Amino acid sequence: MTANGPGRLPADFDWGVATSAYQIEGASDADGRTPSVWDTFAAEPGRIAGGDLADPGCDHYHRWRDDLDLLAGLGVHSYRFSISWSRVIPGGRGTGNPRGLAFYDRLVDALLAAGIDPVIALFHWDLPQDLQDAGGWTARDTAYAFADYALEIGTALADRVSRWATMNEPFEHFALGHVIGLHAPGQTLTGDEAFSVAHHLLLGHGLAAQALRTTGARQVGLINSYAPVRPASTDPADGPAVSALDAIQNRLFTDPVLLGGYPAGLEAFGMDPHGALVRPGDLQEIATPLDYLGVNYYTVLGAGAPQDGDPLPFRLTDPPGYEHTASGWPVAPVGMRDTLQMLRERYQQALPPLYVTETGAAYDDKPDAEDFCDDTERIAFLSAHVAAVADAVEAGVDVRGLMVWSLLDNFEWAEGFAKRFGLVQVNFETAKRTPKASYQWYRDLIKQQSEATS
Ligand code: GBH
Repeated sequence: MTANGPGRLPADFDWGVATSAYQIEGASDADGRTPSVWDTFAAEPGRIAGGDLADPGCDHYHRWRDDLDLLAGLGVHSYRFSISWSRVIPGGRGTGNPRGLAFYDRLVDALLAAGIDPVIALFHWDLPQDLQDAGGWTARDTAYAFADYALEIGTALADRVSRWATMNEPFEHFALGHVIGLHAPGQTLTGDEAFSVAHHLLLGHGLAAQALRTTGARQVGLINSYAPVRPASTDPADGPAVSALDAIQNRLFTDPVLLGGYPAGLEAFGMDPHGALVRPGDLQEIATPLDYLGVNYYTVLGAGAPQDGDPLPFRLTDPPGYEHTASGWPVAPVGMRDTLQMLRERYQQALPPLYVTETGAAYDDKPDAEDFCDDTERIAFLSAHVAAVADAVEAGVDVRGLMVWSLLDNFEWAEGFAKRFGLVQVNFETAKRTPKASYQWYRDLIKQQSEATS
């Protein structure tokens, strides 16, 4: 038996794949959908590599039956997708749009008919533009609008959907979208304004989790991104930089949810968790008990002491000794195990069961036959990361499943279509789908792992 061979994970381990609405759907103005912040952002010159636009892209809105066949062929137990808020509630507030909702309703029924559990994320970064115009996540009202949206979707689908996530990676949306400005809505906020985005995302999460529960939703969770932080050097001056990056990347969106309080160290970012933004009762809403925590893991980060003029209390560095994916991210499977163990050690009894809700890699796939892509690097990446999850499980961490990012090559945010994460290759001229070697590898792995210990 090889290190990542069959039998290291339990037979009921939940194998899946994940996508998100804006990255695959296209059809940006079909059936009453209104723009999201990503439609606005992507239309601004220079924001997206190559000037790529997400529509039509994979055109999943019209080709979802093909994608369902691909999921069924893969043999996944579950499929995570997200809902486009402005498709189901145009403008983000008020009356639902039956035509938008019908799309997800059909998808859920078809997944169930194929024996695949639907896992829904309500928010994967595509805030309705009308809500952005009213202040976006800097406005407390947005958290309440989000809870109303959760109630609407839960009411429509909770009878058939077993697992929910309120949000995907609020940290990345906060940091990339509101501090660094590389993602929509393209803001570069600091201090209290930046903190208001984090706090209102967290409040929205808590309120939405409660709203979902009132609709009978079964498993309710939150999906966060995590990355172990390695010091840039042996210089002790790097220590505070490591702590600062760890506090914001790994704790800001987890401590309030699991422990009911903000982590230490936010002052270094000019953020004050004891100010008036945090109203009495907010932290209780945010700490609504969860059924699971979703873990997205891609890489480790390096941090060194900031240099003069650096706006943040750390400088991102490339940790030495790793190969890199086409995104330039270090390939560090050991960081997967470290992340899962870190969560168990840090949160102990407060930690709910874990699911790895994303791992994957972009590579410069070179189709060697006319269309078939022999993506051996992606197979090696995934295989090593599955083995690292098995290591964590064997060390006693309660991890229930794993999802690969992503089913399809898709719109990789500011990188456009250039960075491909799919198990299935997509030709963005024709929208033709062709399974890669990694698709066949994952199909075989799911089959073997499910049979080996059953
Ligand atoms: C996820 O975000 C998203 O949920 C998904 O939508 C996206 O398509 C997918 O991953 C792939 O990107 O090594 O210093 O350059 C991932 C967030 C932020 C994780 C950047 C890796 C690398 C920082 N990523 N991070 S660095």
